[in-house]
Amino acid sequence: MWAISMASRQYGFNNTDWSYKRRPCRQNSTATPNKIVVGGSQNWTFGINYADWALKNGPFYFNDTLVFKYDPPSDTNTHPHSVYLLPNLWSFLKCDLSRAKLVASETQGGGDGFKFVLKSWQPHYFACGGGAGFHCNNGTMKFFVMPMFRRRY
Ligand SMILES: [Cu+2]
Repeated sequence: MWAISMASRQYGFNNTDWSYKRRPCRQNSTATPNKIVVGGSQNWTFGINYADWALKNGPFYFNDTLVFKYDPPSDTNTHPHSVYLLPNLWSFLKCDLSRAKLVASETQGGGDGFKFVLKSWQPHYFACGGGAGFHCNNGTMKFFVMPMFRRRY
């Protein structure tokens, strides 16, 4: 009897803790679209866990702009980045670029960055095309976005 009571108390605590963590912590339910730099101050870079970044910085909304910033190819930057959209979850998991759509070339991430507006209500599987999948696989340069509809007040 004691064990059951403790078990339910434990469950209740976990449940409270979990729902607390799920509360949105970003002021993003405003009426105007947001402009979000992918990766924050670290930009679009090899070795950043963008799935983790997207979880912490989302949700993203319809008409929000994602900004991809990365340096163009040069003598010192011989492993440049790019941005691709992968066609489905399977290619996303495998970092299979064979049917991917080029969104931003190696030179388009300079300056203020390449801007991608979330205009279609569908899953977006973003990945870097660098190293023919190496940046996506080993550099964790991939993330998933499903734009949400903004609540009007
Ligand atoms: Cu890359």
